[in-house]
Amino acid sequence: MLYHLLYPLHTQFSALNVFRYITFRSIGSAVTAFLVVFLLGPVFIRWLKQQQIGQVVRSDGPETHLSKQGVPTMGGVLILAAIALSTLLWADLTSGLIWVCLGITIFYGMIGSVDDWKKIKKGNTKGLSARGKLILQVIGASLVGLYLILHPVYDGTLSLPFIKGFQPDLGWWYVPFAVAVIVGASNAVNLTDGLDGLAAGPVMITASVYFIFSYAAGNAIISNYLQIPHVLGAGEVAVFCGTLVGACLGFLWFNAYPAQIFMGDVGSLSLGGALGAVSIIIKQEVLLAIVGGVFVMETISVILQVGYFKISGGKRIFLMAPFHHHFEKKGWAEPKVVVRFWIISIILGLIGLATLKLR
Ligand code: 57M
Repeated sequence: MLYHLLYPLHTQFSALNVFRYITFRSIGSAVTAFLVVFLLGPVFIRWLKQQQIGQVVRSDGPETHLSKQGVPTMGGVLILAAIALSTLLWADLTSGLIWVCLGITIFYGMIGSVDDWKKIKKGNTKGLSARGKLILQVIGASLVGLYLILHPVYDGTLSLPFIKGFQPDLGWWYVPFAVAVIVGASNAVNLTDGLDGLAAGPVMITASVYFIFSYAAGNAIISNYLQIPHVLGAGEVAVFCGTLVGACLGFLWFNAYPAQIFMGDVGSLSLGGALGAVSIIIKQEVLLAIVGGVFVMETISVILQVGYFKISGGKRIFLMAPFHHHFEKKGWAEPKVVVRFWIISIILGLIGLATLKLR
C-alpha cells in the first residue's frame, strides 16, 4: 500500500523515490513484521493464557516436555498477522505472485488453526485427521500449481542447483511436482517444530536465502549473469520473504528456550507452505531441499523410523523421531540441540548461496 500511496509522490518529494527499490521495501517489510510480533507478543501471550489456549503435551514424549503442558500455543496467528499486514503495507499489490504467496500462507494457516483448535478443545493431540489435513493441503497447493502453469511467465521447466543449461521440462507434471514441494515443505516444518525455536530459526534462515534468490531471479541482468531462471515479478517475492524473516525473528524473542509461546500448526503449516510456494514461484524448487535441509533431515528421520518400526516389529533406528528427539534422549540439553540445528541450517543456507556461483 505504501508503495502505491507514496511512490507516485516522488515527483514532488524526491526522497520517496526510495519506495521503488525492492531492497528498501524488503527491509521495511522485515522490520515491520518483526515489530508487529515483538510489540504485540506480550499482549497476545497474556490473552492466550486468559483463554486457556495452552499446549496439550503427549505423554509418550521426552520427559523434559511434560513441563511444557499448558504453554500458550497458536502463536502462529500472530506470525500470520504480521506477515499479512507487512505484505499489504510494503509489497506491490498489483503483483499476482504476492497474492499467491499470501493466499497459500493464510490458507495453510487456517488448516493449522482448525487442527490446533480441535486439539485444544478435545484436550488431546489428535486434531484434524492426517487424511483431512493432507487433502486440504493438496487442494491449496494444486491451485498454486495451476495458477503458475497457466501464468504466461511460467513453463514446466525445473532448474537444478550446480547444473546450468539442463532444465528438464515437466510439462503439466509440474503441477503435481509443485504440490509435492509445497505440501512436503509444510509438513516438514510441522514435524521440525518440536523444540523451542527449532522451527522459527531455520525458517528465518531459509527465507533469508530465498530473499536473495527472489531478488536475483526478478532482475534480468543479475539472473542472466548468475545463470538462474529469470522470473518476471519475482522481485516482489523478496518483499514477502522479508516478512517471513521479520515475523520469525520477532517470534523467536518469545519462542526461544524456555518458550513462552508455541507457534502451533497454524504457524508451522503456514510457514512451511510459504517456503514451498516461494521456491516454486521463483523456480528454485530443488534448492529448497538443500537450504531447508534441516526440515528434510527431520522428515527423513521420521520416515526411516516409522518404516523400520513397522517392518522390524517395533525396533527403532533412532532413540526417538523426529531427529531432534533422538539427541534429547541422548541427554543433550534442548537449547544445545536447537542451536546446533540452527548452525546446520546456516551452513546449508551458505551452500545454497554458493550454488549461485558454482555452476
Ligand atoms: C508436530 N508437534 C510437537 C506445538 C508446535 C509420525 C510422528 C513422528 C509425528 C510426530 C508429530 O506428532 N508431529 C506433530 C510436532 C509438539 O508441538 C506442537 O505442535 C506444533 C507444531 N506442529 O507449535 O504447538 C510438541 O513439541 C514441543 N515443542 C516445543 N517447543 C516448541 O517451540 O517444545 C513444540 C514447539 C509440544 C512441545 O512438547 O507439545 C510434537 O512433538 O508433538 N510425532 C512426534 O514428533 C513424536 N515422535 C514419535 O512418536 N516418534 C515415534 C514414532 C516415529 C515411531 C518414535 O520415534 O518411536 C514425538 N513428539 C511428542 N511426543 N511430543 C514424541 C512423542
